[in-house]
Amino acid sequence: MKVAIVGASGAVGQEFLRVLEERNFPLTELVLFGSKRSAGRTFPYKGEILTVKELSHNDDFKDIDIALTSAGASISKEYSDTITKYGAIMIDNSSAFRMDENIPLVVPEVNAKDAISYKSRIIANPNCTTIQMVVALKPIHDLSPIKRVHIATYQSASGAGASGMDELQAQTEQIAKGEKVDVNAFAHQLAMNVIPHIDVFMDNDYTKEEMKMYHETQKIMNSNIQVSATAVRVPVLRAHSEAIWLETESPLDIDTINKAFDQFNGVTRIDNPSEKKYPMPLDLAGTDDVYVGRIRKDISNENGIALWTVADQIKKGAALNAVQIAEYLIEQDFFKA
Ligand code: 11C
Repeated sequence: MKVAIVGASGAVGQEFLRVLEERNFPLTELVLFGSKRSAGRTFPYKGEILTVKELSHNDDFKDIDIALTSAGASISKEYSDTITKYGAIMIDNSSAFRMDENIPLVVPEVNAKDAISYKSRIIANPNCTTIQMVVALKPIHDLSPIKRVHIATYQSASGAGASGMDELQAQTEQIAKGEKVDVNAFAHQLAMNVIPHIDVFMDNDYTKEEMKMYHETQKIMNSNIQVSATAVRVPVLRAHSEAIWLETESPLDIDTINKAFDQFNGVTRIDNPSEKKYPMPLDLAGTDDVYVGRIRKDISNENGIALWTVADQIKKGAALNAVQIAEYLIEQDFFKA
């Protein structure tokens, strides 16, 4: 496999490098691409030093089998033909193609088998908050279809990339020193605060981030499941959390749900409140799974379940999910077709 990373210097691009190395991904060559500004930067991969090439419309993707792209929606749209024209499969972390009906939107544990076909030249990676939620919903949905989900997210600074993490760290230091706080990456100061505003506001008064959760969840789960989200930025460096309330068609007991979680690949249950054990972003940043806890019957609804999830936004919410899609394609002998 010859693999390219587009957007190699960004937070997700850097995570692609780490995840490919960590999982010993079967590649023979790795090529890094970036903007004019990033071109020439060097990054290590398995003891080798790789230099970022400037992304252009040249024939650089001629020998590439898989391109992992995370350079924003406009770059993905502009370069998708250049990347795929010689047969490379583009696994795209941006929002550019997610809702295109001809392009699969994939979380491997949830829908790879149903969504991906040999015709797919572009495969979209969902938004991080959607990935984490659908992994937690799927084992329950398989027991009894989920009709409705209410969700409040607690999204870390990493969702805004390296600049978001840098700003939270800088603000924390500025506050400790009694200095004026600089605000650029978020709508307001994030340190010592929470901000109920991620991405732009839409005509229906939800934000784009919240509407991504609505539309993407329906597409991935192939269901008209109703999702009402409030997306909130919190002063956490890395790993998003979500409080989820869901309603199933028939009532489910907690033991059955716990068993389903324990058997589901990609979910780890941490749920022992009497010992103060539940998922927390501080403990779980850098890990692979979606962690679930605080699983309980919703006292306001016979068919309702409440739970809490945590997952690393840059890993399972972005780079790892894309690499798992690539692994799925290899497992299915997709490249021999
Ligand atoms: C955030 N979820 O936490 C966003 C970042 O559509 O891929 C990812 C946006 C996207 O700010």
